[in-house]
Amino acid sequence: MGLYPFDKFTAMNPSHVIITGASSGIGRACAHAFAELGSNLSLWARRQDRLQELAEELTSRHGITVHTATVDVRHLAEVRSAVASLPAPFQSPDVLVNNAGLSRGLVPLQEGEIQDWEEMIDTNIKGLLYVTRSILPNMVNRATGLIVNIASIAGIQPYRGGNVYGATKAAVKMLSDSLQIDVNGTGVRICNIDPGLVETEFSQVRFHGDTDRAATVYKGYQPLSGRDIADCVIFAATRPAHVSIQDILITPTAQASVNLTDKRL
Ligand code: NDP
Ligand code: 8X3
Repeated sequence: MGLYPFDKFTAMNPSHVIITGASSGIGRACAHAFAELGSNLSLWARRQDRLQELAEELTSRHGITVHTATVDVRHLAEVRSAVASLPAPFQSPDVLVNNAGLSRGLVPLQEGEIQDWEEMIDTNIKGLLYVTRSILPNMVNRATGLIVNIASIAGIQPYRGGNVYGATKAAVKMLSDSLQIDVNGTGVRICNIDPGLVETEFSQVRFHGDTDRAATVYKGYQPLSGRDIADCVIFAATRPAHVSIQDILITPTAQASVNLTDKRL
């Protein structure tokens, strides 16, 4: 018998999972990956039409229960109301994937748009905190649960124009490290993931809808896919209860660091 009530040295099989930012990219890929495991899902984002379409696809393909919530994580009242409306088993999920996030702009700080900064800070830091504060006490009470925070290589290594985005992701990493200490002894696990270049809608959002510019970010090498990140999340989520995957840094093979990617254009 291990220290924690669910510790059986066997793989965990998450039955209820919340994913924020599930309407696109990494979050959507996580939804597919957990659905393949048979996990029931609560999918959060602002674009309800996309969540609905995804929910119908996953339900019919995998026979799981999929709940959706239209939530802007920047607004505490929306987060609280989403949590209050969750079906009971999702109130204390086996896994929470804090994935909702974005970057806006790629200019030196002296030219930065205040509105872009506020959107990144409100979403990537405050939104993640609002969701975590609303769900974590239930995990602590149940003495089990895993929170996966999607940070970024940009939070570890700076690049020109990445300033405020990088700062928000450095904050996520520090929150993950702090949470390791705060939840120690409760049975709850924290996993921080720092992806490098992943081809999603991320750059379209960063460049305010300029799809041509966004496409150039992923040209000349093979970027990561959302699925590559989802595989890391699944690995962390399926370890036995006594195993904590604290940190993962994952890049395309072509990417040595945030400032060096081998592009054969
Ligand atoms: P996408 O733009 O494809 O997906 C972002 C997701 O976040 C969408 O589902 C979007 O949903 C959601 N989202 C954004 N703002 C909010 C909000 N205010 N409230 C609720 N949901 C929101 O990008 P990625 O999949 O790449 O990004 C996912 C995470 O991965 C982000 O945190 C990003 O910083 C991080 N990351 C991405 C990397 C990359 O290279 N792509 C590398 C490292 C980290 P909707 O618009 O419907 O609300
Ligand atoms: C996304 C990776 O390097 O484009 O967080 O900022 S990067």
